[in-house]
Amino acid sequence: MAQATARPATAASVPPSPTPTASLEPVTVRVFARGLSFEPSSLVIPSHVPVTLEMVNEHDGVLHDIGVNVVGGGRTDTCAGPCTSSFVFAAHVPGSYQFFCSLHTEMVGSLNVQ
Ligand SMILES: [Cu+2]
Repeated sequence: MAQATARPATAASVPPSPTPTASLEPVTVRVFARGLSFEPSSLVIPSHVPVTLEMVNEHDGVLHDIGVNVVGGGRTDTCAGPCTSSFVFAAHVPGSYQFFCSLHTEMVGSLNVQ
C-alpha cells in the first residue's frame, strides 16, 4: 500500500511503447575530459531514452564534472582525475543543447537531441 520506492529527480520516466521497433534501449555515452576540453565535443542522443552520460576524467589531479542543460537533465559529481563519474537522464524535447563542466566555462560541447 505504501509507495516505498524513492526515485532520484533525474530518473527517466519513459512510458511503455506499444511499438517494439521503437528505439527505447538505454544508451551509454562516454566523454573524456582531457586538459580543459571534452572529447568528443559534440554528441547526438535519441529523445525519450534513458541516457547514461559518463565522464572519464583523464586530467591528473584536476576536478571536472559533466552536465547537460536539457529539461530534466543534471550533472555528475565532481571528481579529480583520474576518475570516472556518470549520471542518467532523458531528454524529451529534440533540439540543440549543451553539455558542460560546471567548474570550467571553456569546457562545453554540443548536445543534439533527435
Ligand atoms: Cu572542468
